[in-house]
Amino acid sequence: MTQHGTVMDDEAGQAAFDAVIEADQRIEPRDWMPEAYRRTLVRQISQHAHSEIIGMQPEGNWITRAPSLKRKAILLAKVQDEAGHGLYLYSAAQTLGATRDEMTQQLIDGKAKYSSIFNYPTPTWADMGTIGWLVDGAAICNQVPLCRASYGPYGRAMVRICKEESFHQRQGFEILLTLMQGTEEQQKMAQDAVNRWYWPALMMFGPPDDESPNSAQSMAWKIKRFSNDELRQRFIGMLVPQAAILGVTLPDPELRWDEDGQRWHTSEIDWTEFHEVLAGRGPMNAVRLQNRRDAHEEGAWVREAAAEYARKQALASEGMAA
Ligand code: FAQ
Repeated sequence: MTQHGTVMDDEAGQAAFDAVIEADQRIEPRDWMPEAYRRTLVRQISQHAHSEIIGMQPEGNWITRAPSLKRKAILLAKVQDEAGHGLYLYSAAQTLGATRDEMTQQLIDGKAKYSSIFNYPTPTWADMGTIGWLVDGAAICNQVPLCRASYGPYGRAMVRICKEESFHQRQGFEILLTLMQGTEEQQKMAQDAVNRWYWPALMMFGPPDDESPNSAQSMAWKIKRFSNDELRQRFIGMLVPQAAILGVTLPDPELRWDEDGQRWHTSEIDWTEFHEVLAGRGPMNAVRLQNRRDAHEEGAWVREAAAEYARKQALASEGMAA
C-alpha cells in the first residue's frame, strides 16, 4: 500500500491516515486505509448506488402517463439523471476494489440493501411531486454533507449529484404547487400523496442515533458529518415553511417547535414499518427486485456485445502494434 507514492507498513499507514482525517483532507484510492474504512465505504456507496438504480422505478412507472409532453420530458430527464448517479457511485465503489459485477449480483440476489423509500407504490401523478419534494429533499439534506466525505471519489461524485438533486426537488415542489392551485380533486390528490410519503421520507435518514450501529465510527472517519437524527431534524425544519407555501398539511398532529429543547417535537416514527421494509417485506420490495432482475437478464445481450466489441478492438490494436 502506498501513501503519496511510498510503500507503507500498517503502522505508518495508520498514522498517515489518521493525520489526513485529522487535518480534514482527503483519502484517495491509492492511499493506505484501514480495511474497516474501505468496507464501510463500499457498503455505504454501493447501497447508495443501488438506491439510485432501484429509485428509477417508482417514477419510471409514470413516464408514459405524465400529463403533458413537457412533464414527460422533465420526468424522463430526471430518471436518466438517477441512472447517471448510480453509475458515478458504482465507479466510486470500484475505486475501493469492489467490482461492478459483484455489486450487481448482490442486488439482484436480494442480498444488498437499498433505500427503504423505494419500496412504496406510486399510484397517482401527485406521487411524482412528493418524490421530488420529499424524497429528493431528504436526499439533499443527507447528501450535501457527504460532499465533504473524507473519501475523495465519493465526495466529488456527491457534488454533481447534489446539484442535480436540488433541481429535482424544485421540480417536485412545482408539480405539487400546480396541483394545489388546481381543482379540489387535484388538491386532495396532492395532500394524499404527502400523507403517504411523509413518514417514509423521515425514515430515509436511518434509525435513531441510539440504534445506529455505524454512525459513531463513520463520523469519526468523517464519512458522515451529522447524525441520522440531526439530519432528520434539519429536514423537518426545511419542510415546515415549504408546506405552508404549498398549502399542504404535514401529517403529524404533534409536530411543533420545542423552544426549550431547540428541536422539532414529532410523533413517534413507526420503526417497525422501517424494519419490515428493510427485511424485504415492504409494499413493493418483491416487485422492485423482480423488475431489476428482469432488466439485468434482458440486458445480457448488450453486455455480451460490448465485451465482444472490446475484444475485437483489442485484437485490432495488437495487430497494428505487431
Ligand atoms: N433504507 O447504522 P446506520 C435518493 C441501514 S438516494 C435502507 O444508521 P449508516 C436519490 C444501513 O444501511 C437515497 N437501509 O447506517 C433519489 C445499515 O445497514 P447495514 C439513498 C437503511 O450507513 C431520489 C443499518 O440500516 N441515499 O434518494 C436505511 O451509518 C429520488 C443501520 O443504519 C443514501 O444512500 C434506509 N433508509 O447510515 C433517487 C445516502 N437507513 O449496511 C431516485 C448515503 C439505514 O449495516 C428518486 N447513505 N439503513 O447492513 C447514508 O448517508 C447512510 O448510509 C444512511 C444510513 C444515513 C442511509
